[in-house]
Amino acid sequence: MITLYTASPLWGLPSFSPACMKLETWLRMAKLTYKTDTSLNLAIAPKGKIPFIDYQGKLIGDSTIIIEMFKSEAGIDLDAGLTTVERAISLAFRRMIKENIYWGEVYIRYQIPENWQVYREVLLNTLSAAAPAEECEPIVEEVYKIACNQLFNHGIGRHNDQEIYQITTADFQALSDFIADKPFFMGDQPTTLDATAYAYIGNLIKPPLGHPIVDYVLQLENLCQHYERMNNQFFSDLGK
Ligand SMILES: N[C@@H](CCC(=O)N[C@@H](CS)C(=O)NCC(=O)O)C(=O)O
Repeated sequence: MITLYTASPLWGLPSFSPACMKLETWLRMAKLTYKTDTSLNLAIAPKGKIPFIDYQGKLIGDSTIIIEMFKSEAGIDLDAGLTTVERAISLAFRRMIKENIYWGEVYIRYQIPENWQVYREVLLNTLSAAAPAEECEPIVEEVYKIACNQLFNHGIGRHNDQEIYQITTADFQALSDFIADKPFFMGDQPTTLDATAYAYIGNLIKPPLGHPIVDYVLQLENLCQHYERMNNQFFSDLGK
């Protein structure tokens, strides 16, 4: 049995961490059985981040590395039906989502003061399930400092709000233009790109965190419909 170390379901999402939600979706798409651990114990995380898994007694970190591991060790490849060119397109979009859109989402959570007040409470509530309340405040302050440093070091944190809007909405617009009227990004069947897009679209449009980027994506109907389609297909049991 696989143990998936993840952030808990919240706001109607399987996880309030987009990377965790991507991996959990992929596990379901691959019909792999797993249980979850939502204690957020980063001390044992191989890469110091979630998600990670316990698989056959070994801890493995990073959603992409884990998916590649299942491909090479268990022959599970959700992208097997794609041509070489389609695989290249899928990889480019997945990298765009994980290495660029993700930071726009971190910016919205941490650097918009009213959003940070909401998200801070989420982190405090989550941590207080496993640690005494007085220990949680300093941990959350540390998480905040780390996130702000990451934003600056990635580069997006050096831009102003208008520039981050321009960068992030252009990425979502590209996703919208590419999926067009297809049910899934690469055609009729869901692939790894759908797991990735579902997680990062959901973690933008579902949390009660406001920003013009969220408003922009909410009016991209095909992306919102894709979110609902994936939700219905893979997480219809959520909240039941
Ligand atoms: N490339 C990693 C990214 C994971 C990631 O960014 N995880 C975030 C939560 S969504 C995290 O653990 N952040 C804590 C930190 O950076 O210290 C993956 O896909 O697994």
